[in-house]
Amino acid sequence: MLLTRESFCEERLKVLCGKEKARGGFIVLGKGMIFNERDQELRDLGYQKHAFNMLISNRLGYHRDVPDTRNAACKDRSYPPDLPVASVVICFYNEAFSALLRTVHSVLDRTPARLLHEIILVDDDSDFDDVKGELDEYIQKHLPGKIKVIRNTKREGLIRGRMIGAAHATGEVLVFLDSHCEVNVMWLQPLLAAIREDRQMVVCPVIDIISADTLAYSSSPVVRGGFNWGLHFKWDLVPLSELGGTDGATAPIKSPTMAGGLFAMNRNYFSELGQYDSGMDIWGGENLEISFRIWMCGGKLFIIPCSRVGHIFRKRRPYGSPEGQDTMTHNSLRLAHVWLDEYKVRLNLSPRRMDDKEQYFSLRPDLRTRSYGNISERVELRKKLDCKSFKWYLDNIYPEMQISGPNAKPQQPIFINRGPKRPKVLQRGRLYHLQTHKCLAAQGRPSQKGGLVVLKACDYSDPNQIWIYNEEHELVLNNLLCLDMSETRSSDPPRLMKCHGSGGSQQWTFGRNNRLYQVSVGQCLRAVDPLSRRGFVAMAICDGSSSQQWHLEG
Ligand code: UD2
Ligand code: MN
Repeated sequence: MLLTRESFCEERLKVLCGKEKARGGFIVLGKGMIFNERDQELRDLGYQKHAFNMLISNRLGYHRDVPDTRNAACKDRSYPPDLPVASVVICFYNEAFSALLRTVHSVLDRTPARLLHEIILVDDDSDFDDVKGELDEYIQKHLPGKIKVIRNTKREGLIRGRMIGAAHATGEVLVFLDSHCEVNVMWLQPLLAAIREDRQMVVCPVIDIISADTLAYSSSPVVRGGFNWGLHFKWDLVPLSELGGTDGATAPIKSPTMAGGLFAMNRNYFSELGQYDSGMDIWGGENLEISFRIWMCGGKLFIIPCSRVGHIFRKRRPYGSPEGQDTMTHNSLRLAHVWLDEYKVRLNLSPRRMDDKEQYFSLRPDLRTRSYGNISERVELRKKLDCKSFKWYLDNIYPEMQISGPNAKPQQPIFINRGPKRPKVLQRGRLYHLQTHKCLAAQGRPSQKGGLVVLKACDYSDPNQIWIYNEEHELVLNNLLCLDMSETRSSDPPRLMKCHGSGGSQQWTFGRNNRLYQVSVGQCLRAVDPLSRRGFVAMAICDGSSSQQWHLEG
């Protein structure tokens, strides 16, 4: 019996696709179900091209509700009627059509028309047909009026791309977004209100997490931006001294740096402050550069907890640079030479003799001789704006940096999701395969990362056949590793990996017909050849057959 779309939809209402509350977010658990080879191709192609689940993104369509993740106190706030108007600038390169349009529609659906001056889409010379031809057609047909599309005739990268977008903008405030975002309720008003109070305020929303595997939207904790001496952005907990204020959870939070993609700033101030360094290419580093420049040259950078915007966080970047250059390093070098003063390079310094003023090049000795282009205009700009020293910045804006030391690791917001608490255990027992009467176990050592799982004779005394099923929908073997699926190749068999706590590839649900469904792959676990002694298992289209029937025995 093949599962039809109808029976799937029926099921949707019950368990699989039902909105399930989990840690302040909603998980759409069954949206990725694979019905045929076309679905599977679309899913796998999506991962290759975009590094997220395009099948689910397409099925979600261009409009959807997202959970209101704001602190309850934000809901009572009101904002002045005379807020400045915004130009939203979205730069994109080979973006998935559905993700781009959901970004645009979420802005249109959740922004009062009087505050939205325009949306400017900058196509950074994409290669994919849909975001080229079909986009214009769609906009002409469905969105006449407020949307401008600008096409770069060559790939510029997101930094010059945003500058091009800003040059076409005419609203009082610029708001930058990535091309795979969904804005939340009342997202814009708190940002505009802060800029209305002080035109030198640059403000960021809290960036909520949209899972790359399931597209589930969930709340992020309020964290702020930092960086390490490798010049990588990282998230930091907000020190108690910076929390609170007169209005507690809703007050703006001073942030030493920004993540980069999502922020709002007075348009003229953006120009006065020197926009971006146009010598920076494609991706990376511009976020720290503008953060240092804001603080050192008289501005302020804050996160506004009552403004929330979801962003698809991917595990890899799906595109390279035109000539394969490492643009992050190129861009970081430029910023180090303009802004880091004595805290940057001193040639020939061995890492062992490192002192805290020479960490950047000490950590990356290969960089001492690398060229980074002409930076004289940016050095001029720093003089013209009469900016303070990097020491001042560290002492006053990021004193924690001196303590955290040179080896602080970069951190993705996705990993702070789990928090210190272990997820609650829902069930514990053997994973029994009904057809073969065997149990699912590690092929080799259960503690070996990347190891396969196979069907073995059930051994009731063996702890290595004991699985925990928890509230995060993870299956954890012998309290050690999680059952995990490769994100790009759904034809690979599941394996045991460290539990990452961010759902997707490690989320499993038990459905009807005793099936065991993998949420990001959209398929069911089955015995490959029930008669074989080797006991291999793999994923397959859910068909209710006996090779796909499992029971978690407590
Ligand atoms: C983060 C930022 C991103 C940027 C980057 C550092 C967030 C949520 N995202 O990386 O905005 O600051 O750090 O540079 O803070 N794009 C182009 N042309 C290109 C490459 C990218 O237009 O050549 C677009 C891309 O389609 C996307 C945006 O630029 O809309 C950011 O790129 P990303 O999403 O790959 O960057 P991300 O989120 O990993
Ligand atoms: Mn992004």
